[in-house]
Amino acid sequence: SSKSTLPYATRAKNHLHPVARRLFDVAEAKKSNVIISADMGTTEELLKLADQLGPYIAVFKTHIDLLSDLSDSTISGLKDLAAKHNFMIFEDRKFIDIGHTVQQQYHDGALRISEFAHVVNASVLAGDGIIEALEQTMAAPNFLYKDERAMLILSEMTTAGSLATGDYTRFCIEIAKKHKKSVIGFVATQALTHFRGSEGGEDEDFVIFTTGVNATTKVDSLGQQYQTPSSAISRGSDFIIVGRGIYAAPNPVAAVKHYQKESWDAYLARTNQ
Ligand code: S5P
Repeated sequence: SSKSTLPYATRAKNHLHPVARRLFDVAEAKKSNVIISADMGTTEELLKLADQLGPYIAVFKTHIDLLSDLSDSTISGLKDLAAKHNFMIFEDRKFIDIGHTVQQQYHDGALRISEFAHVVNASVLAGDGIIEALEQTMAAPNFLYKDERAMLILSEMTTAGSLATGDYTRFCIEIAKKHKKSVIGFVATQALTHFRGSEGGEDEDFVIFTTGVNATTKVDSLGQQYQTPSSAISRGSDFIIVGRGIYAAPNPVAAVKHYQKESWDAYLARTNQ
């Protein structure tokens, strides 16, 4: 989990997990380390945003349960646009229940997350059984998307007063180290190198996805706290996640291009390119 000074291309070559390799390949091919947090309420808005912003993003993040009209065409539309624009999909479901329940929530169920999401995230409040449960589903012999699915551990949160700090975050790192077959990294505000002992062997390369990113705003009215794209990347984030900063801007395409340039430039600086 060290703050990586290696280019995405090198990390793509070396990573043990095919999903992480693909993430880095997409970033390099599109010169983008931006993830749009597409917190839309209807399929039409969601797919329109995916088509408009698709060329400029590496990953499209969904909260699929926000959609009032989720249907087959939502899922197939998303998959088509992911192929058209070469982006990956991250369902921000934040699994947190017992193993048996999360397997059902992940695979099948109303939301059909395993069908469309290359990446999902989980909280380890209940211990590492949740990771083992999801890993079991991802690795099942009859699972259709084997080697195309992975997860991140939600190891910090951006809200004021978050309890996901210190020993909790350290515990997340320990669990990730034990589950490299399915865990490729963290949702965190920074690289997690300040945790002593978090530096792994040469084969260890956790990917950091960072939420709470906004170029112009510091907070919202409900406890959200922001840092800028260049702050996030210079502190070790590999992919910035931006919601309202892009989709609520007067011109979302102009906004995504701005975030893409700022965070790509920060990445080039961090990796001395
Ligand atoms: O700590 C976190 C973790 C997440 S995944 N803080 C967050 O804000 N998120 C998610 O990122 C949140 O659920 C929302 O979808 C997005 C932030 O949206 P924004 O509009 O504030 O950029």
